[in-house]
Amino acid sequence: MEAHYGLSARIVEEAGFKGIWASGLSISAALGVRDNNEASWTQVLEVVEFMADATSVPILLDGDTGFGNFNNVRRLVKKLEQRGVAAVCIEDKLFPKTNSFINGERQPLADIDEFCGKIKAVKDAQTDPDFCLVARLEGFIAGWGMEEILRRANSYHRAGADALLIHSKKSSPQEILHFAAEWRNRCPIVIVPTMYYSTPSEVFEQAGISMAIWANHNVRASISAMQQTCRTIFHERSVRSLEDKIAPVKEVFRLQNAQELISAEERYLPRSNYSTRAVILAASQGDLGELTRVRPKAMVPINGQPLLHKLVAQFRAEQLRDIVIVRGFGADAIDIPDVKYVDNPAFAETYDLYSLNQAAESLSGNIVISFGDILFRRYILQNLLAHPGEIVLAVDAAGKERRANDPYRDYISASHPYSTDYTEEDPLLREIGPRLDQIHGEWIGLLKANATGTEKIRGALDRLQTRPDFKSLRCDALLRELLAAGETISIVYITGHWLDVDDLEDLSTANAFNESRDLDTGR
Ligand code: SPV
Ligand code: MG
Repeated sequence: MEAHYGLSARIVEEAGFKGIWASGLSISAALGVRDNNEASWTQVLEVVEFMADATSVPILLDGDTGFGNFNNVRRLVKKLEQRGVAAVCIEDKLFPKTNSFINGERQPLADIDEFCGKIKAVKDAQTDPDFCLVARLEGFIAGWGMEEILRRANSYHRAGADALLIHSKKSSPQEILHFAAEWRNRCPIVIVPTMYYSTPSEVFEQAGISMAIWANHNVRASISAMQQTCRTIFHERSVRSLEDKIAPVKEVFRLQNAQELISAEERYLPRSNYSTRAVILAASQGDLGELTRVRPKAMVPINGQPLLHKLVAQFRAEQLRDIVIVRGFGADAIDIPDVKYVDNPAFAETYDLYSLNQAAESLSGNIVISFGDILFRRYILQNLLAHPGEIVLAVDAAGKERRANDPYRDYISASHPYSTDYTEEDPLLREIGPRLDQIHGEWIGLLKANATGTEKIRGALDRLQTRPDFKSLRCDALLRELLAAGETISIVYITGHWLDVDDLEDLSTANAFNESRDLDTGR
């Protein structure tokens, strides 16, 4: 089946054809020039290279008369082999050629010996034993009789042609059937039933013909489709009546295999955070006296700006654009533009895991989950985002005051304590909770997960939801559930440089904290 550039070649293969005819007529027509070698051989080569890249079935290139003499055609073969083109067809006419259906009888045939020399040059030039040469007989087109054509067929066959293409411009297949009968399959016969198209293919099969080339039907089909489309849009000044008759843009992407690039980008491009969503848990009222009487603690001003505004700005600074905030107490007081809100109506009798579950629909792909009452220096989020782990926690290893038995502290123990020995393996979470025998640090309430990690988090949430005490669970229970399921949770150690706001003392520390400056202002 004919194709004339990469897209058409892919369509041919998808339809099920076992091979592709890279038609000289169609390629030149698609390029807007005549089938008279107006497109140079390297321009044709370029097109056929795109076709080969887009497909896996064999391509037979219409090599016209070989674009010159034996020397030009053997260079062509070398270049075709390099591009994975399976075969070339050369015809016994003179360069520059003219299409067989334009004044065929005026077209002189090549000298037999000269043409046989070209055939030999092709066979000597090929390095792939499977590369095929089809020698095309233009005798009937030029008005010669069977005797001359058989003489040429024999010579071309003896010179090494793998197959013969016998061409005819008659509306009946008589000539080619006659030739097939005379030839008796000394080598395979190829035909181009453009003019005798009404003959059923069974007739060709019965005559022992090996291959029929539908030589120009894709370029002709696209001409009709493009003409119709252009006329409609021009006259109607709209695409409304057309839209459902043409391939959707999505189909273009599919044929280009756009999906493959998306997956490759995931693998090879430096991780971009555009596709990472932040889920901020800001439902709790907090206990900062008058400051949290009507507004949640996430909205308490720090240096004149609500904490949550600063937190959102920190995420935006790392290109996280998709931000989901779970609100609860004082929801109306949270007024950040261009974020998505999810509400936890049961905020008064639930904890942060219940809030996270309200945002379950947002838990897909790369995510960062953050408590709504924390601030941290910029590098902490950057390091977390750059970590390749599935689920990664930011853990403060600094030796700060540890309040024993504080039920809201997320102490952790890890596979390794904090160390400045960077040759050590990455530390992994072993345990998390308020009471641990061995404490290596404290989770700051910032977690990141890639798509796989996020799926695991959702799975753990689903399991925990069935527990009767789900409403009283905090995020540490989620992490314990993941550990119990055997999942790996990585740790990025930090030493200070963050804060959370639990009480008024925290608040005064917070007022001295500058998340963007290089200060050591841990709690
Ligand atoms: C082509 O498709 O370019 C051919 C076949 O050579 S024909 O147009 O019939 O000559
Ligand atoms: Mg041609």
